[in-house]
Amino acid sequence: MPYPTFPSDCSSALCRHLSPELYARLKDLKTRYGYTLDQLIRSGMENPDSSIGVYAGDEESYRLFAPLLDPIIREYHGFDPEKERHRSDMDPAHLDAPDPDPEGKYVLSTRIRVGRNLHCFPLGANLARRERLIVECLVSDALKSLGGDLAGTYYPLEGMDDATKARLIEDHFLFKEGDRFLESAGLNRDWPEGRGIYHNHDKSFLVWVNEEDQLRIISMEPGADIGRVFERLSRAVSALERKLSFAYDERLGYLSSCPTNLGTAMRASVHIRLPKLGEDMETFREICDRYELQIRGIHGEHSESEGGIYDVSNRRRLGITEVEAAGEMARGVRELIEKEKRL
Ligand code: ADP
Ligand code: DAR
Repeated sequence: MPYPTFPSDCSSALCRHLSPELYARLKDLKTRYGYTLDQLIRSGMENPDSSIGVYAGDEESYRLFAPLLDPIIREYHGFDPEKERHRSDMDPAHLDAPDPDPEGKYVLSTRIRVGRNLHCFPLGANLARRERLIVECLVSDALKSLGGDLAGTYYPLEGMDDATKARLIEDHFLFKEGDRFLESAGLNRDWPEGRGIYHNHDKSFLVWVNEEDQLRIISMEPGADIGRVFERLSRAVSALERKLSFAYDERLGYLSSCPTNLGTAMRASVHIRLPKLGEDMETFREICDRYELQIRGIHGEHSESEGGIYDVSNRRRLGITEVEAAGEMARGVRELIEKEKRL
């Protein structure tokens, strides 16, 4: 493929960090699992409005294509892969995340998720059809072993009726379908085969299988009890780690398809009603920037907010531990609520 041409208004990390020289240097390389630079950058090439624009295809991608990926990682996470090493800490006893909304007036619900991928398998963008089915089999078997409040059922997407699917998505439990960024990266191949959702009786614990990552392990509940949501997630991840081996790198932490989800691969979010701040987005964004918070819409990434309700979560996932990320989110949310009260 000749050196790609980007539209003049392209602002993705890919178009800012790829150069003709770097492309010439990396274009003929291939990982042991057969992943190439053209595959790595395809999503950003086909979607010039990408924020990042690259998806790794296996653990080796992060080493072989480091001359392109390291600057993207450094810029997004403020973490230097060449000098720093990620630290993980999911011990709930270390969490300092006071309930930001004790009166229950602003936070509708709290959700904390981590992404995980199986060691020895390619990442989703490079999974063959049979490998994806084997991943689904290994993960659903491991989920069957969960007991207590984590006990539940795995529901393959194949065969799920459209009404059930639509209701789970509308209720914020199931992943959306047809994301064009994932499509371009090859993450939607053979859809819906090998994909599914596990959840316990009250949907406070869920696992997405073979969406963007091979697992999205999710703890969520109404209200703002970040500590209880975190503790449930920590217990679930420990239980699954006894059954599954996850792709982990000494420098980059847990490995994921998208470089934004490295390290903790954690997104700790609240659905929060902030109608007054919503009318002063400059102030809203200024507070979020100070606490490294990201604003998403009511249905997550690439969606809009509705009724003054926003999805506010930690932006950094690498070079920060899980307890630090959740604590950072809690403190930022508390300041947003204080500001909303003053408005
Ligand atoms: P991810 O969190 O895995 O990166 P998305 O941003 O697309 O993916 O969000 C996935 C789903 O989780 C969406 O339906 C979104 O509305 C829902 N969600 C995110 N945060 C919360 C929350 N605090 N409470 C309830 N649902 C949430
Ligand atoms: N949409 C892609 C990925 C951005 C981060 N979100 C993920 N990984 N879901 C982009 O480059 O904009």
